[in-house]
This record gives sequence, C-alpha cells and structure tokens, in this order.
Amino acid sequence: MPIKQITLRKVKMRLKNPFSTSFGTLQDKEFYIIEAIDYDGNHGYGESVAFTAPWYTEETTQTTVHMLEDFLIPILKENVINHPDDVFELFKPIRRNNMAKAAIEGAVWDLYAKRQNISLACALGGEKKQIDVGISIGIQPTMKELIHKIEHSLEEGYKRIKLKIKPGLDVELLREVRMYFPNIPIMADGNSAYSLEDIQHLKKLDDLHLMMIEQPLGHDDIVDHAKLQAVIKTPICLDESIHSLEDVKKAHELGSSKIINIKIGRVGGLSEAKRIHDFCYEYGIEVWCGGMLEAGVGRAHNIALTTLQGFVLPGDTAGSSNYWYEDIIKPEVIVEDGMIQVPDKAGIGYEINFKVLDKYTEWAKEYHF
Ligand code: OSB
Ligand code: MG
Repeated sequence: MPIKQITLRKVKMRLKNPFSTSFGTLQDKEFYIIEAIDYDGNHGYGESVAFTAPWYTEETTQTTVHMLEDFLIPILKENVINHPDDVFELFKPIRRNNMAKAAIEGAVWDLYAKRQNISLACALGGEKKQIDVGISIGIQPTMKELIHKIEHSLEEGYKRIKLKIKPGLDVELLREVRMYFPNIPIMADGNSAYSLEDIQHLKKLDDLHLMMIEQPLGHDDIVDHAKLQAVIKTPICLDESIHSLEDVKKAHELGSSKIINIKIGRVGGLSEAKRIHDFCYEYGIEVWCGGMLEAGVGRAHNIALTTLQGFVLPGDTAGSSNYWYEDIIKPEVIVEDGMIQVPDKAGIGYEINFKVLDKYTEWAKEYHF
C-alpha cells in the first residue's frame, strides 16, 4: 500500500451551541484533517479528536501536531504498510498519544478500503446497514432549556438521551427530568467528577432506572469503579479510563464496568477499537461508540465502526446538524427515526465538501514520500 503523500490541514469550526461538561465548556472545535494519497489517485481521510486543552485526556491539538509531524508521519514515510493494522504496530514504540495515532491510522484505513473499492464498514467486518443513534446533551443553563433540548431530541427520533452531570447538578436534576419523561432511555455521564466519598449519593441514581452511568470516578481509575459497581445496580460504563484492549481486560477482571464506550481516538485507532469490540462481544460486554464532537470525517469513521455486531447500544453519533451549521462532508450525516443509513460507497462513504473544508482551514502542509 505505497503512500505517495500526506496532507495535513488545520481546521477550526464553531459549534452551533457551546458544549458544557463537568470539566468546562467548548465552543470552537480545532482539529486536523489528514489526507493519505496513493500512486493510483486514491485519497484516504482521517480526523483528529483531541481538544485545545487537556481536560478530557492529556492530549491537545498542539500535542497532536507535534506527534504527527515529528514522529508519526516520519514513521509512515520510512516503512512499508500492507494493511492498516500495521500502522498500530509501527506506532507501538511511541507511548500513548492515541488520538494523534488514530487520526493518521484512520486516513490509512479509508485509503485501504478505497483501494479495495469496498466500504470502510465492510473493511472492518461490519454488517449493519443502519445504526441506532443517541444524543449527548451538555449541561444546560436552566432546567427549562434542558427539558426543551430533550423534547427536541426525542422529536428528532434519537434512541437514547445522555445527560451530562456534575456535583450539584445530578440526582435532583435527573429526578426532575424523570418526572417529565418517565419512560425514555436516559443515561448520565459524570466525566470523572466524583470520588468514592460520593458513594451514598451515587447510590440514589438506582431509583431512576438509568441505562447506565458513564465514568463517574477518576479519569484513570478502574479500582474505585469496581468498588462502586459492587454496590450500585445502575450499570457503570467506562469512557476516560479505557485506552487499550489491555485496559478493557483488566476492567473486566475487576468488575469495574458492565458497558464500554469505545472511542476510536482514545484507543489509538480503528484496529484497536475493533479488537476491543471483538473481546467485548466474546465476553458479553455491551459496547457503544462514543463521540468527540467530530466533524464529518471523524463521524464517518464512527459510523463505520458501529456497524460491527457488538455495538448493541445507540452511540453518540448524532447527525451533522446537531453540531454544525455546515459540515465538511457531502452528503451530511442525517438521522432519521433515530437511525443513520450506512453509506455503501468505497471508504468512509462520504465525499469531502472542499468548499466548506477550505473555508475553515487555517493552514495546510504536504509531506511527499
Ligand atoms: O465524555 O463522551 C464524553 C464530548 C466531549 C468530550 C467528552 C465527551 C463528549 C460527549 C459528546 O459526550 C459526544 C458527541 O456528541 O460527540
Ligand atoms: Mg463520556
């Protein structure tokens, strides 16, 4: 799979609505689009997901470009790649920096699928033709706005509602939401805002029949989560704590969670994401695809991954219009009746909308191999 050129683009796009979590508010998304070009004129695309500040994981947009330019692109240049899985192996000597690795590996996966003239979903072994979709709603300024957002999301057909919580805006808030919507599928995401000292408080969540509570405790913890899971009925889902298949195996052994949120960027790419999926499928651990407020390229990768059979729960792969006034792909990702139809065209299955991409591109650089 000889690569002729890598193009790196720095992109900045404003979200329609600021997104607030227990760790802060995000208004502008800055990311890189990586394009891998072969000698036959095929173009593969990947998108980086790290934010500008390291509050979700340690990576940032700046660490991403450092890794790409000074380590990862040179490794691709110096080595022969026969299959996208090789990229993960080649990047192994570089510790962590999973989001930077995933961005470039994603471009290679798309290129690989396009060279075979098959969809990325098919290249990964996914068979679903449509996927169920949920929506993640950030912390809202008032209860009225939150209820309004939920109503709107239900009208659009989203199959489960994820609400961000933080100390002071949790049990009471969810209880009130439950009074308005007694039966809808709701889950809560704590984004590591709690500790074991909150155990009595978190136990109160059990009365609210939530689908799950996502990452309530430390961003790097699996031990305390196991202690919490032992005393609450609500299933725990790990997000921030999972960076690899090894992490999943250890969390499973300890009983730290019943569900795993798989994010391609957080685990270092599609190859590892697929391995995690395969392990979870074998051991009966439910998985779903998480989101990082991606633009169209990253979203397309998430959709392809979700076609694997073990993705039994709706993911955070909402439609383009939930995030952007205009997306960098065409067609944009559309959610109908809470589902996305998986494109069957080669690779990610969506065209790049260069008119939009160029508009939001701050700079671009080419690396000739
Ligand atoms: O914890 O899953 C999270 C967004 C930014 C950082 C972390 C998270 C999220 C989301 C939104 O929940 C997911 C999405 O809609 O892309
Ligand atoms: Mg989360």
